[in-house]
Amino acid sequence: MQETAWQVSLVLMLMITFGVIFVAINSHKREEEYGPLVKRAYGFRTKLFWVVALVFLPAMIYNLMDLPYDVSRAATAGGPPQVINVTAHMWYWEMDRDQVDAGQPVEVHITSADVNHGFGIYDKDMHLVAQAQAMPGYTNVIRHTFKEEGTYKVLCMEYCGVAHHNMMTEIKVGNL
Ligand SMILES: [Cu+2]
Repeated sequence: MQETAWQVSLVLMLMITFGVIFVAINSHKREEEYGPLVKRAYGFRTKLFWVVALVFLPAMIYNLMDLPYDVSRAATAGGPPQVINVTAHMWYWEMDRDQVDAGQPVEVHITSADVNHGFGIYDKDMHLVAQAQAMPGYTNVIRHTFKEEGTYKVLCMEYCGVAHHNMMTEIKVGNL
């Protein structure tokens, strides 16, 4: 049995060896045959590289322009921030002011008196402008400069009980 296994192995090893030698001997011929094809493939690859580079590089730079989020720049640009202190309750928002000027930085200091809530600011088209979690024992800060005047809606973004959907208020931006 062992003898047979050895003979079979020997035959297989010899076949592989001849196979390798055959490929090695014929490899230069293949190169000639495939030459034009390889050239075309390389040409296509180069074109593809430039298309990808030209499309994605500007997109990547554009996307990274806001990074790193420079807190100090946001806080100092355009003068001292207008601070809004917010305390979330089940189920209402307590804010010490609800009017700010456009074009001036705003700092919203957010905490909660009971459970976790989510403080989300929406523009007139109900697009989310900025958000932070309202947590008991912590104060989270949103730094944002409103570019457009108008009335912004504040909605709770984290389910906090039966009247969660009623947790709405407004921030008026501009000289209203
Ligand atoms: Cu809620």
